[in-house]
Amino acid sequence: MTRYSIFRLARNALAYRPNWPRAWRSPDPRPAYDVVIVGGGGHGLATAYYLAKEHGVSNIAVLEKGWLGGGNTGRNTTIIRSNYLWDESAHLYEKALQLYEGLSRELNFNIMLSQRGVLNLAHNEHDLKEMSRRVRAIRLNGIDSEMLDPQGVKAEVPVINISRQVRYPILGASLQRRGGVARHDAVAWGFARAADARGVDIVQNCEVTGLDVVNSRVRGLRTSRGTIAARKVGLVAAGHSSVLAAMAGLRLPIESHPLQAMVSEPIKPVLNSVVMSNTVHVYLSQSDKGELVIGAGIDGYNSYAQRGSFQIIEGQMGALLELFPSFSRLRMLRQWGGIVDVCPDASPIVGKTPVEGLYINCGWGTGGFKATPGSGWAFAHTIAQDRPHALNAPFTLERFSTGALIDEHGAAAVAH
Ligand code: FAD
Ligand code: PYC
Repeated sequence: MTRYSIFRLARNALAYRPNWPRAWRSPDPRPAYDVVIVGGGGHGLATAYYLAKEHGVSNIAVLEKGWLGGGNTGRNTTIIRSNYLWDESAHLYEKALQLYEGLSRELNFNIMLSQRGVLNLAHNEHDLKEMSRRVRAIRLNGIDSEMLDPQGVKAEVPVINISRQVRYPILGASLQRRGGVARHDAVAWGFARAADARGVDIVQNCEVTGLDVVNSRVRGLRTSRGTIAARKVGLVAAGHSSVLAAMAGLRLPIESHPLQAMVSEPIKPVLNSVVMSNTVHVYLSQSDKGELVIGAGIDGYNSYAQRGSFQIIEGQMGALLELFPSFSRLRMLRQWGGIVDVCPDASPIVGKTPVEGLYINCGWGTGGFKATPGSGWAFAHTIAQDRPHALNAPFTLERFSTGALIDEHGAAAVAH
C-alpha cells in the first residue's frame, strides 16, 4: 500500500458523511401486511426479496429482533458448496449455488463470491471409498465433483503434508471446484438493500413475542413494537425456530446447539482453497484480510447462548495442528458461537405447516449459509403460491412422520 493510499484510507475512515444515502429505510411497522417474514437473516431477507421480485407481492415486512445478519448469517465460516449426496438435496443446494454465481450482478452488490474450491480430505480407506461413492452420485446430478490423489491434494494445498508417516495421512480428497466462500454480511446487506428497493419494510429491533392463530389460521403477530395483522407469516428464525413454532402450538423435531468458530491473526497468503476434514474434525479457509477462518463441530449440549468456550479452542487447535503443524505459531484473534437448529436427518424443513397461512423455513443446522438464495427463492414460491416448489417439496415437516427422511449427515459431517 502506498503512502497516498494509506492517507486516503484514513481520511475516508474518519470523514463525517452526513449525506451518505442509507442502504435501506428504517420504517416503523405498519398495522397490517400481506406477508410478514420473521427473522432478518440471509434466508428471511432472500425470501422477502424473491417474494417481491418473482411473485409481485407488494406489502411485505421482515421483522428482526436484533440487527440484520446478527444471527448465524453473520457468524458462519462462509463456505459454499453443493456436493450433497441425495438427489433432493443436490437439486436444492445446486440451485442455491447457481443463484450465488449471479448474485452480485442480481443485487448490484458485491458479495465477494470466491470459487476457490472446497476439498474434503480422506485419511483412511473408508473415507476414500465413501468419497468416491459420493463423488459419483454428485456427478450423476450434473454437479462438478472430482477425486484427487495425494499429489493432487498437494498441488491444490501446497502447505499440507502428504507424508504417510503422520497420524492422519492424506490418502486423497474430493474437490468441488465451483465451491468456495462469499462475504456473509454482504449477502444479508445485498438482499436487504434490494428488498427495500422493492418496497419491503425491514424492521429491526422488533422481536416477535406471540402469534395469533384463530381456528387453525394465522391472523397476525405480537411484537415488541405492537400488534401486526398478517395474511401470511413465514418463520425464518434459525436458532429459535422451535421457540417461534411453539407460539403457534407446533412442536418441531429440532435440537438447538451452539456452533463455534474462530479467526487467527492475518498472515500472508498460504491457503488458496477451503479445506475440510471430517475425520480430524476441522475446516478452514483464509480470508481476503489474511486471517485463517477455522470452524469446529457443534457443542454436545443444547443452548441458546451465542458464545465461545475454552474447550472448543483447545479441541480446534489440536485438530488444526494435526493437519498443519506449521500453524502452531499463529495467534488466535476472535472466537464466537451461533445457535444452529439441527433436524434428525441433517436436512432442513421448508414448507407449509398445519396452521393455514403459516410457513416455516428452518433446520438448516450447520450448513445453511450455502443455501441462502435457493432457500429464499423456493420459500418465496411456497408462500406466494401456498404450495411448495418441486425443489423444496421433499423437505416437509411431515417427513418425520412418514419416514421419508433425507439423511445428509455425511454432507454435514465436518460440523457434527
Ligand atoms: P439467521 O441468520 O440466524 O437469521 C435468523 C434471524 O432470526 C436472526 O437474525 C434472529 O435474531 C432472528 N430472530 C430469532 N427470533 C426472533 C424473534 N422472536 N423475532 C424476530 N426475529 C427473531 N453454513 C454454511 O453453509 N457454510 C458454513 O461455512 C457455515 N458455517 C457456520 C459456522 C458457524 C459458527 C455457524 C454458527 C453456522 C454456520 N453455518 C454455515 C450455518 C449457517 O450460518 C446458517 O445455517 C444460516 O446462516 C442460517 O441463516 P438464516 O437466515 O436462516 O438464520
Ligand atoms: O456446511 O460446508 C458446510 C459447513 C462448513 C462449516 C460449517 N458448515
